[in-house]
Amino acid sequence: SPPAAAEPRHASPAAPRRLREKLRTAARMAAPPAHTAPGSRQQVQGGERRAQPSTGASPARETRTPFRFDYERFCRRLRHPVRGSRAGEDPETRARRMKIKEMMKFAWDNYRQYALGKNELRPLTRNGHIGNMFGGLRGATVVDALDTLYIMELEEEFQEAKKWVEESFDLNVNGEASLFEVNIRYIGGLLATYYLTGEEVFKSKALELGEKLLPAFNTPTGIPRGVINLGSGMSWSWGWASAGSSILAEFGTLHLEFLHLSELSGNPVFAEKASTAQLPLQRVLKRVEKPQGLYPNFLSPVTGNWVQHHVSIGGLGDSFYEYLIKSWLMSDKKDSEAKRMYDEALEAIEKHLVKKSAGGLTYIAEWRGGILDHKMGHLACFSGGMIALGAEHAGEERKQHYMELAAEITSTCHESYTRSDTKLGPEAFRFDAGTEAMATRLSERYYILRPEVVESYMYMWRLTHHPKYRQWGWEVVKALEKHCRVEAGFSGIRDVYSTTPTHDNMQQSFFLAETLKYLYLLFCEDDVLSLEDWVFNTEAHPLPVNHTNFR
Ligand code: DMJ
Repeated sequence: SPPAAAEPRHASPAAPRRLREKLRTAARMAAPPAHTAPGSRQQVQGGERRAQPSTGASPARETRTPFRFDYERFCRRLRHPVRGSRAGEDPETRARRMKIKEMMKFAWDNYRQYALGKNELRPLTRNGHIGNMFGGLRGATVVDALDTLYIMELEEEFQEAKKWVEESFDLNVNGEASLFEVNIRYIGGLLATYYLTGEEVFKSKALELGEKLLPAFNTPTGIPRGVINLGSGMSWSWGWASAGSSILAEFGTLHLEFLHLSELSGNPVFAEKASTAQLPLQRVLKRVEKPQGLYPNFLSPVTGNWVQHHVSIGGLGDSFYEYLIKSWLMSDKKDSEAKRMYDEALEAIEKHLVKKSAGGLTYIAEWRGGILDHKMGHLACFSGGMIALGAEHAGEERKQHYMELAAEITSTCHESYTRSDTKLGPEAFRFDAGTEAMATRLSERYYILRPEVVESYMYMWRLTHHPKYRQWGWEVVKALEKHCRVEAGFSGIRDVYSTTPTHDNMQQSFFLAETLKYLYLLFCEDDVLSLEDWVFNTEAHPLPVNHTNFR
């Protein structure tokens, strides 16, 4: 696809009330922002202290202090210590948690030894993999692992990772990156580690990288394209995305991180570009007709119309829904527009996509122009946790209903694991031709260390405390040890139905960011990264709930 050349049309005269309030606050605290994005306003919009045209020496202007996020004050507002208080746990739970910590250390040590500075470890050949998702950025595993190392109190390993970020993490690269992947892994990982530790290096790297992503939003609708050259700022749609479209799960999975970039920099440009509840996403998604209330996965960033009617709560759609409910939670339940969109979307999903198999398993099908595909991807298994999280905050009568739905979906995903020989789940499983919760195609039998099933176990545990979720998580730990642990790290496997599966020679960075973190949290007390204080981005990087507008 050709590079996007259009000018942004959304340079925002009419920010909604909540944003205006935030900008006013930012303006009171800031002047001018320490980080100013290319092409953005040179100072905080709507503030009381606008910069005057230069008329010579202006004492007021000279004495202003640059915006500085008050980390100490932020910490005082947290309701729980980030690593918890460790009260009241039994020895078995502790031993299991320690085992998962050992797995993390093993995964990290091997990455550090054989692949430090590359994006992922190849554990069989003992070398690094770079790939082409991150536009020349390196160290995806370092940045993805940082907050997990910190939470697990792997102090020495955390210091190794931090040192690499300080000394070797180069942002002056010139390659084509996935906007979504750079955002969820790098920006998410850096922001989370800053909030957990207060170490300035993580904040400044996040802001610097965030600015490099802004040109992707320069489209006629403001909906970003999927690929951006981090050097030139040119952006493209994915070659495989129909008719130059942008992907729902990609453009809908930016605003949690971008809101925090604005919080930390005092520069509203990030929030304006990416917030669901504000411009321009909300405008486009509100206007466009949604078939049966569903959101298709492909949207034109030029016209704002759907390009294809494929709906999925798994790949291509998934984290769009996740970020609606989390947007509301992260705003301390103030972003009611995001909540409304989530509630309506979930209602449509339940009405049109949720089905029960002959054997009584609840699953979420995919939808292709009105025709159901009775398939559920591993990616879609995050939805048990998401629905439970949303249920907590639904009205009393809906709460029980959604908790049951969440439990049923999580149980179906557990079935996809127990029905395999390795006790790990396939990339996709189906409910047709007498098959239930198993892959029917050779190409769908692999497992690449994905987190979504244990992610749902973690939420279900926290929200119900039913012991089966810890039991199910422990089964996964044992299966990972048996089938994925190799001499120099953890590897994905090519066939979950083979008792002697071959390895794919790849230790994905999300294994350290998500799979091991969610497993660890499953065996922690609830006050470790408490859901009262944190929402997890879609790569499991914790971002703080805005309890007080950070004032
Ligand atoms: C992760 O990068 C994120 O969870 C993303 O939202 C979906 N896919 C992978 C893990 O499977």
